[in-house]
Amino acid sequence: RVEFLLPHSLSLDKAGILNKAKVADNGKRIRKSWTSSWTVLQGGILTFYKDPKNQSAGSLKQAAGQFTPEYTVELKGANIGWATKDKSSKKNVLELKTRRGSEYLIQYDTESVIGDWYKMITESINFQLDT
Ligand code: I3S
Repeated sequence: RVEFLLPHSLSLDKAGILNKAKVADNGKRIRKSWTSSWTVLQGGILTFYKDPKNQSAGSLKQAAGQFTPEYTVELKGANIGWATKDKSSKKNVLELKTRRGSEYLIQYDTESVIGDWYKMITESINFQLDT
């Protein structure tokens, strides 16, 4: 299998659409605002891309916005778990806390989808611990 020949940093672990809200930055609470994002897990980094719908009008700008990261999350030393009910009224919400004190809520209605993300992010966090 090809992935064993590639350095881990070059392998794409997972990508897809998720709903996310950043709730803390550098240990400081910030106002929760849910948006959906094209999300990529790769080489110990979770990247949430800007929602092209939130870009100003113009197809070129929107096309460019599709590839502009909104948040880049370093998973080394991070923690992930299911969020408690007081964190959100939505179902299937994960809470991701970074070593630097940023916090994100990550959500998707389909349980199998969010469950796969949970598994992959956990594996990536664990892998980063060994490197
Ligand atoms: O934890 P909160 O404050 O109840 O979160 C809700 C708010 O972020 C709300 O935005 P406004 O403060 O602009 O009304 C969102 O629309 C809600 O989705 C948030 O609650 P949920 O339970 O959906 O995470």
